Amino acid sequence: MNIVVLTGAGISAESGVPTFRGADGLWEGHRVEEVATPEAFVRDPHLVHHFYNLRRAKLLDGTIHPNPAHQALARLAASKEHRLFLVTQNIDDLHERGGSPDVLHMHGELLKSRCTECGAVADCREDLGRASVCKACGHLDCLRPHVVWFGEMPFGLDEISVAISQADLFVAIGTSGNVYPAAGFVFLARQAGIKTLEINLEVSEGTRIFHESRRGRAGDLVPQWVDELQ
Ligand code: BJW
Repeated sequence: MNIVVLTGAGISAESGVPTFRGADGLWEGHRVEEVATPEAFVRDPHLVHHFYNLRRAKLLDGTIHPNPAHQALARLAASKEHRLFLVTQNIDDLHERGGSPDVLHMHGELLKSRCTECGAVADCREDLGRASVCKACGHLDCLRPHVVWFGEMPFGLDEISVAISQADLFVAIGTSGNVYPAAGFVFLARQAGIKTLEINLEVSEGTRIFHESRRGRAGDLVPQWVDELQ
């Protein structure tokens, strides 16, 4: 079976990465929409760098680990019976650390920087700031997190729509269905006539569109679902 899985912040919640829109989804009193825009970065680069520096440092401090949901998807990717196309909205690297070999990060990656002068993308495990220098072109004050903010084009959209059009099953895990175009993938899947499944702790914006919704923690339900497929 060809399976497309879309993951969101909920899959990393049990690993200790906060979601965006949950009860603890505020960051120092800011909503994500206030810091995750190109306009916010121009207006207050220090604030936006600080937001990502804290999240990067947390991801690397040794307390955050992949959970059974990440590991189950890696098991599915290794299965000989199924072909998995894994796309995540998350910028953490927990799918990779959990063993998934191919992950499309449609909203970018926290452990990469991008140069606004020359476009070079580089590994980044330390704080970024206005004093950061691009190693590729030597410019000062030109590095930004390699992430997709509101109003910017997510990565890999053509590849994702081809994968959905060729799939037998679309599964969304731990995403609230608030942010497009990811929230629209279930509509693409329905148009393609394929089965759709949601795994989420709560009712999401898209729940009624899915053929089936399973309610509970990803760390419990994703391994169960992968076991059913084997
Ligand atoms: C658990 C769990 C557990 C918890 N187990 N589950 C009007 C209509 C339609 C679109 C627009 C509109 N106005 C503007 C737009 C476009 C805009 C948009 O969607 N805005 C909305 C606010 C309306 N989108 C964009 O701008 C995008 N670009 C774009 O549209 O380009 C133009 C284009 C045109 C045509 C075609 C295609 C494109 C870009 C969006 C970029 C989003 N960026 C962010 C930040 C990334 C960097 C960072 O991390 O800081 O991405 S915002 C933030 O939200 C982040 C996430 O990836 C994204 C989605 O959040 P997610 O993953 O769903 O998390 P939560 O917190 O919302 O939900 C968690 C879920 O988990 C909950 O449901 C819980 O129940 C569940 N859960 N614990 C299972 N243990």
